[in-house]
This record gives sequence, structure tokens and C-alpha cells, in this order.
Amino acid sequence: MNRICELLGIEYPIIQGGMAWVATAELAAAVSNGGGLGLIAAGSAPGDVVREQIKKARTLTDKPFGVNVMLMSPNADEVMQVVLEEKPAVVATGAGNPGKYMEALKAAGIKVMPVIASVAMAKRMEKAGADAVIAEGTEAGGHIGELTTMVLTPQVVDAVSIPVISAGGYADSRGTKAAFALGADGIQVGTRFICSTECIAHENYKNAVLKAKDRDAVVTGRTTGAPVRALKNKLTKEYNRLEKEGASFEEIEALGVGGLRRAFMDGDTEMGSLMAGQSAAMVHKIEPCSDIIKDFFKGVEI
Ligand code: TUI
Repeated sequence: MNRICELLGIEYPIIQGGMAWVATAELAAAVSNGGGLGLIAAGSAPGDVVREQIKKARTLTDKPFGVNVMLMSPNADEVMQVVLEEKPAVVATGAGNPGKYMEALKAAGIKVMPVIASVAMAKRMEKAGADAVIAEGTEAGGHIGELTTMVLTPQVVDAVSIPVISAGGYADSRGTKAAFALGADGIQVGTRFICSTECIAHENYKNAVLKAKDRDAVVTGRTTGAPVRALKNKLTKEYNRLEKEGASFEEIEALGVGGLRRAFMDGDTEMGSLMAGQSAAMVHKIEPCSDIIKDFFKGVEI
């Protein structure tokens, strides 16, 4: 049996990406009901909001789901406390080292799957007791590392013995087969799930993903040390201009504040941060999560 399906008690080894704002209880429950593992993204939300989302997901599914904790959030400690109380099946982490939380999460019986972007971090997480690692390549949306999925995945597979979930660039069953060929036990998918019926993001955001072409998912913030991939628009051009002019860290960061909210809630496609991976160009329609999941495993032996 597939190691991820066995570990998590799910039908298909596909984890939904922990997209801040986008990954609500509705999306997470739909992915879990479709046989994958849905994640509620805590993003920068405070603990009580995350608690409500977990409770809501429980009304929408009986299947296991998880919470993605974004470690750069000022609320990360508080969110971890909520997670320890609510005990979702899984905690995935992003944008940092979850080492200091590992013992408490394990003691609460929660499976821990850190997102990592390097071999060294993968090894460290295995040693710290992680149940699996999510190896995310630079094709992914949002905050990203340097290495491509193609080179990161096999190196992580060789370096650790816990299951490896490969992330970044996956849009259809060709990708799933490639991930298995690289030695991964499963895949994580974000961008294609933005274009699901159950995702409650503004339709302008979904349409921007549907319209995206091969080179439209661009990176900003390389100079400030927190590179982020999002669809090219007025905001990303403004970022580039400030970075080129050598603007201060504060000035550049200020531009992005509230950007995800503007994209997700207001449908502001000009000044909103339309975070998405390079696979956006391969997403062509809005459909239910269960259909998306089946499509990822069309002709694939699990
Ligand atoms: O975390 C993500 N993607 C994200 S987080 C996010 S919110 C945000 N918004 C604006 C600026 C920055 C963040 C949007 N998208 N993906 C998982 C991921 N984790 N990618 C890379 C990493 C990572 C990086 C460094 C994981 C561990 C790590 O360790 C550093 C260390 O502590 O040694």
C-alpha cells in the first residue's frame, strides 16, 4: 500500500496546499471528501479564527484533514496552541523550522509534515520526528525556495527514509507519474485547487489563474529574502520597480501588506497578490475537488 495513504488513512496520496486565505474549511473538507487530504491554511490568522475553521471543517467532513501553520506568522505560537487543543489529524508547516513544536504535536497524536525546500532541512525534520516531509520546488506559488521540484525531490528521497510528498508544478496525471518516477510517495497540489468549485476565492482570482500563460507566475521579493511567486500584475511590477530602485525593506514589504486579502476577498487583480505556481498555465477549468483528484490519478497505479 502507498505509504502516504497508509499514514494518513486516505484513498489518494494527494495533499492540498496550505494556501493562506484560499485554503478554508470548505476547500479542505472538499479535498478530504474527494479522497485526498485537505488542509486549512492558518496563514497569518489569529488562533480563534483557526479554531472556528477546524470546527467548521468537522461539520463538512468525517474524513481526516489537517492544518497548515505558516511559521513566519506572528500568530504561529497561538495557532499551534489551538491545534494542540483541537487535534486535527495532521499539521503541515511552511516558511520555517517547526522543531520547537514537534514534541508537543507528536505527544498530541498529530502527524507532522513540514514543508522543506532543501535536503539539509529534510534530514533535520526526519531526525526531529516528522512523519513525512513535503519537498517543495520553486515552481510552487507563494513563498518559495531555490531548487526545482525535479532536482529537489530525488535528493530528498535519497536523504530520508520517511515518506516524501513532492510539491511544486503538479497540474495533472502526467505530473503524478513523474513524481512517482522521482521516488516520491505522493504529491501536494495548490494552484489547481484554487480553480475548484468549492474554493471560495473571488471569481476574478480564479479567472486570473485560468487565463495564466507559461511565464505569468513571476517571483518578487528575491532581494528582501522572502521570494514569493504570484501572477504578474500591477503589484508585481510595482515590486520589481522598487527592488530595482533599491528601495528600503520596509517600503517593499509595505506594498504587499493586505495583498492576499485584496486578491481573495475583493477580486482586485491589479493590486492583489495573486499567489499561484507555474502550473497555473496548465489549469483550464473550474471543477469539483473530487474530479480534480480523480484526474490527477487517471491511469496512475497507486
Ligand atoms: O510557506 C510556503 N508558502 C507560502 S507562505 C506564504 S505567506 C507569506 N506571504 C508573504 C511573504 C512570505 C510569506 C505564502 N506562501 N511554502 C512552504 C515553504 N516553506 N516554502 C519554503 C519553505 C521553507 C523555507 C525555509 C521551509 C523551511 C525553511 O527553513 C528555514 C530555516 O529555518 O532554516
